[in-house]
Amino acid sequence: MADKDPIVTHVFTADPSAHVFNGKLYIYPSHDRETSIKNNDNGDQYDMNDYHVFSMEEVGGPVTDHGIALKQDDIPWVSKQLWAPDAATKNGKYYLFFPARDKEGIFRVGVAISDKPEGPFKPEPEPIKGSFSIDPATFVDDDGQAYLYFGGIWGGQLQCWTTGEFVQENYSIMEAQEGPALTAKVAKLSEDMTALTSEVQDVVIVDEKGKPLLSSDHDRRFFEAAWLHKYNGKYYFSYSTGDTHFLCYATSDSPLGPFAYGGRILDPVIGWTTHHSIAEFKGKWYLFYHDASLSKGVNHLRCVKIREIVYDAEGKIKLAEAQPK
Ligand code: FUB
Repeated sequence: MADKDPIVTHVFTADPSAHVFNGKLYIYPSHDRETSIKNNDNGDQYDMNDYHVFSMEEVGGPVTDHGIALKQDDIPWVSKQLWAPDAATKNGKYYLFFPARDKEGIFRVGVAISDKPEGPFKPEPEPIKGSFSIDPATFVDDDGQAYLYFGGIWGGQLQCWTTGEFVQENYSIMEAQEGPALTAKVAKLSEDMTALTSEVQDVVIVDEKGKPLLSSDHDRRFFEAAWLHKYNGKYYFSYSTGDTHFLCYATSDSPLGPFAYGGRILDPVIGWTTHHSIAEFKGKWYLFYHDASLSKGVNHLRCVKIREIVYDAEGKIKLAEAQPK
């Protein structure tokens, strides 16, 4: 793999969630596919209907495609759009968390279970009660408590949930025009990883004065692509700013926040969306992300890439100078 080459080229892949399970690096991406649906702000062109899982022994080494791990036809509550997934392990089982539209067209988060990291995964018959919107990301802390982060505005419908109920009329507002920005949500997960066991709360991101980021702060506020990782005892919440196309992060002493804005990780890539994960593998830290270079810029036909990251003495994230070969 040369610097910034796609790691997979035989299928289109996006939204990579990376985890190390049993000493191997696993990537759980969206599986983009060709469609005749026109580009729009709803994201209808992101019309994915299954998931593949990929693994590798080394960054830069051969990538194994484990084939279809879960497909839409096998999930009773889903109508369409299997968007960005994530995975977790607990008590010897593996869990694939995924967003999709239910039969009413409302995005929910589902979970599917396997004995193996590569699946196949058996979906629960209903979405996770109390879940909504898109882009689930899980984090299992050192004490075993698991958390589910989620949310995305515009096509991800987060703006429809400001009252706690789904309000279709709020869809076209897209996001609050003033005041604190809409932000990601977080809740604790049950021991069996299939239910939320706490209230869904805001992932608050504050500025240098300790004030929540404003909705007008498009370069820094949350849009979608939540991710949580821990480094040196600190919790790093990272995300996409959506219409300004940055990957940014914020840090906290608690997985529930509030998180202090920390900076940018990645500048805009080719294509509208940017979405990532961060994981440590064999002593190095990596950013897993996508762009649309493989399709020469088609927004919904993306490819996963990897770049090494480093932390400076203050724990700030930087892209490493030397990138994986
Ligand atoms: O892949 C579909 C959507 O595009 C994801 O859910 C968003 O994060 C964006 O990458």
